[in-house]
Amino acid sequence: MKIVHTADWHIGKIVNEYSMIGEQEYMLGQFVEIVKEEEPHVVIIAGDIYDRSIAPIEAVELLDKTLGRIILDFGIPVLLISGNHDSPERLSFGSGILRSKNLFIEGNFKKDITKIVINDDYNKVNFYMLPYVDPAIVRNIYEDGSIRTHNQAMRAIIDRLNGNFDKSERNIMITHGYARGISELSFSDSERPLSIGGTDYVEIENFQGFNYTALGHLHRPQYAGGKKVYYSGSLLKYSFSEVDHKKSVTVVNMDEKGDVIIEQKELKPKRDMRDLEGKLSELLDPSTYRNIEQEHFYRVILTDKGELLDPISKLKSVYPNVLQIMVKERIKDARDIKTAAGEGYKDKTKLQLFKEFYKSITEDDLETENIEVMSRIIEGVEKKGDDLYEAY
Ligand SMILES: [Mn+2]
Repeated sequence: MKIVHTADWHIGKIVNEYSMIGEQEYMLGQFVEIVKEEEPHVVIIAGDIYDRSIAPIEAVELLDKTLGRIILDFGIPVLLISGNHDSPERLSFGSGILRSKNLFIEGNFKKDITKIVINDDYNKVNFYMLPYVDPAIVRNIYEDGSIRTHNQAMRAIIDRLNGNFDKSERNIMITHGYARGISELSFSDSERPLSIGGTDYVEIENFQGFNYTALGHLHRPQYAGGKKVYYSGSLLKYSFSEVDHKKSVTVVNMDEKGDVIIEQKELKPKRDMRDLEGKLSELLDPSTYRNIEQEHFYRVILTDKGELLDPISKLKSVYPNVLQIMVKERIKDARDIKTAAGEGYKDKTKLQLFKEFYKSITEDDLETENIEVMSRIIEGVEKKGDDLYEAY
């Protein structure tokens, strides 16, 4: 069985006010070519198809065109699930009808996980489609008040599935979220947190019964511990924390026994996301920029001291796709400023930061009741963030 595994397309994403749709179209064109060449039995897209719950028109059109090529032109089935950025209901539109055309969409979490069976030359392979789901939804659907965390939800889901699971067959899990094993995961700024209390991990032991687990959510391609649980990574770099990433598509070859070999096929963007550092005058000097590919997306780190007059316009006249500028001196200054958040504030959750802030002002700990209120507010803002951005 040959599988092409991808995830986190985030179609329609805007990075620093720049729409990535043109880049996404270019990249998905490359993706389609890889699928054509590889001729897999199936393509898996493990969530975050769109970047927001209400996807822009161009995003819907691009997905339609891409899936049409794979399913109608090449006759390859596609299995796709929703991620935390997708609207489960909107993504599910027509899913019952589309199944007959080999497009399997799982938007909403269901009490019994949908199993899709696909045959290869040896035998059948079972694909379990588990879209991203909040623990509260699992708690309600399973009527189990003890489910509070993502890991508890996953354990309950797997326990229920085990009653209907044949270990002698080959089984693949498709899901979206943080899976934690022994190895350290690599995070990016473009991944939206799943919860605010730090209880968003699922342990990879949950997946040990599967021959392969196709994950979405983390944007760097990586193993989540073990050799059978893998993040294919995002389609493109979506933040400057990803400048050193190499984006790829995962090709999974599974043998008769269910053992897998994973290969990465690199995706090369039209315009890359890169850092550029130097003094403004140097960067604007032809002897510098003649040797630099000017069309890429740059975060410019200026090393000048003192004030600069409208550096962004000057830089854009040479590097048209500058997305961000920073001044190195000020970055250093900012690090020296002592905030209430103290050391390592970047690793703290928003709730932790708020608790520390509250304590620094009132000298009291935040009460449980208020923690809950604050949690709801942060969660609401995280989820509605894109829509708010739209509205304002
Ligand atoms: Mn995600």
